[in-house]
Amino acid sequence: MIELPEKILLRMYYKMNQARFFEEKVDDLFTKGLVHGTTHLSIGQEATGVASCMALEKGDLVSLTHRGHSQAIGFGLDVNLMMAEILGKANGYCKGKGGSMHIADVRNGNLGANGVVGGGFNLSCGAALTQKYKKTGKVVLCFAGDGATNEGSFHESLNLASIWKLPIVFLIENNLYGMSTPVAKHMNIENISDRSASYDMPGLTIDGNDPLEVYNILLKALRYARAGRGPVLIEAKTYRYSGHSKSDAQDYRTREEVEEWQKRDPILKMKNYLKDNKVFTDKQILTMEEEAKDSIENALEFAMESPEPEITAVLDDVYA
Ligand SMILES: Cc1ncc(C[n+]2csc(CCOP(=O)(O)OP(=O)(O)O)c2C)c(N)n1
Ligand SMILES: [Mg+2]
Repeated sequence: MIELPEKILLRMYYKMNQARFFEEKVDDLFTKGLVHGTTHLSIGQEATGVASCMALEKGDLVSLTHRGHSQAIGFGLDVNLMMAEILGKANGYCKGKGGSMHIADVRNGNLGANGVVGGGFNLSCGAALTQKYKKTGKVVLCFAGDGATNEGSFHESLNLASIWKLPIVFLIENNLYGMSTPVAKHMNIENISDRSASYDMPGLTIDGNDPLEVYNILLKALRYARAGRGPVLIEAKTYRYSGHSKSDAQDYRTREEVEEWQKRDPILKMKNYLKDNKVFTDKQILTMEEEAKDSIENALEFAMESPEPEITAVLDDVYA
């Protein structure tokens, strides 16, 4: 285990809390009818979303999933602009037209969250080919879910990334379900990382609820890809506590199963690590939590006060 500097631990803990509070707030806003369309929460998956991004270097790129809030916050997106986007405001990341599933900031390396399951694989190959061609030394971190690895695009992209030795790390957040279908019913292998063998690339299965493990493994994988050695496939086993989206009766799992995973909560795990190793005092930990919570209250205030898009802008930036 690599010893991490305090600065990184602080950022990691703060952002994981920020992601949790952000999504709890979005959940609340949805209940109040303020979020249009649907939204997919990643509460419980903050380690894979946030700790992975902490291992990135400036200028690296990411491709996010439909369950992308934690990933976006981990990558450093502004929670004010994210909240404005979700509330459909003119100053949101996509001028309020994308919403939760399409938070993009291409200029700064976020290729976007994606409503198309498996849509990020091909985009990531293209972006990684650009990095290789231009010799930028940058890497693409491509997020995807377990279900997405059954899409043709997963296999096409891993094949291309492998033969072209593209600088990509594929990070599969295996939260044990694709909508209501458990992994055991949608594939006949236990570890998705086994699929790397078909494409002659390193493949690893890790504990996706352990932020420090996620960070350390990602650091190594990104170094490998950055050195021009080709792509890496990482499967992080994790769990979402909320339903798939906002219309999910959750008949496919038991309350006990959810509670079992809550005992392995990634934020709680990190908090215990910070306490046990006396990295921060209880007071410092509480301050980080309070500051994270305040940042989300401020984001909500910012979004609520933000202007609605002008009716005349309804057809701007619309391609299809
Ligand atoms: C190409 C495509 N097929 C189907 C859907 C409908 N859909 C949305 S999310 C989802 C499940 C994805 O499961 P997984 O990849 O495991 O991600 P998770 O939702 O668990 O994060 C499906 C089938 C879609 N959005 N796009
Ligand atoms: Mg899944």
